[in-house]
Amino acid sequence: MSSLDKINPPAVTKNVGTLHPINQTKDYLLNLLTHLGFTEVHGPEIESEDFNFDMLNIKKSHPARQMHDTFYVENKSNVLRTHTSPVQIRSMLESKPPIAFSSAGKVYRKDDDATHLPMFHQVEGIYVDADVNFSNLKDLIHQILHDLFGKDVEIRFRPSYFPFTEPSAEVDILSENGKWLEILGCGIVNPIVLKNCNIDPEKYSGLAFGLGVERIAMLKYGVNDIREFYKSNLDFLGQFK
Ligand code: 2NL
Repeated sequence: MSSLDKINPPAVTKNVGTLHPINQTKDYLLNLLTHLGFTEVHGPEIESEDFNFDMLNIKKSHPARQMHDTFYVENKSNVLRTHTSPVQIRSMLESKPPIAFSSAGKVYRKDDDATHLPMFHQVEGIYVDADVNFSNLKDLIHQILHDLFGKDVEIRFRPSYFPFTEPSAEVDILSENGKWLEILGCGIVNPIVLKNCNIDPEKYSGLAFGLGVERIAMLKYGVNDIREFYKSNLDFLGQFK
């Protein structure tokens, strides 16, 4: 001990806390997309029905639009966004292809159980250019999943349906116990959606994908109940340093 230490003792190290695991996972995904050439765009959490549904080819009769699935606010023509896609719609309206946008943030649905919450986080990407095709989509998804789960991960594309993509696919990875786990949804942007954004579908095509951040975090960290992330339990949260 030097004589200085008596006058000026070493500072006490304080527990300064960490980013929430969901924000860590969200930032990781956004950073990955930035490296792949996507530009991050932002938008409001309270959306018009027009941007949240109509522009995305989600018809008035679609079940997702019903009161028991979507939070309606104010005079009922606004909603809490149910996905981050309206952010990309707004950004496409303000630009011309080629574009590659990523969007991330809170989204809201009337769900509440061990694997669903009324608020969760989504990360989406959209790329529109001349001649974008399903091979480009598969290649991009492989790059993302190889980064997240390693080069040896088994990946499966399964046909699916979204009103805003055609064709659409859900992507599964093979877990250690031999079960296929759904990890994201994706597809070729529906030409109707391009047209809605003043993009000529004869000249341009696009790919898009969306993933649930909580779902990725649950798989990466082996968390079985999504509600663990939102109990503000510092013993739980402190594990994600
Ligand atoms: C899912 C599926 C998806 C998209 C999101 C998208 C956005 C625009 C146009 C077309 Cl502006 N598509 N996004 C496409 C396919 C799937 O998300 O399960 N997310 C949690």
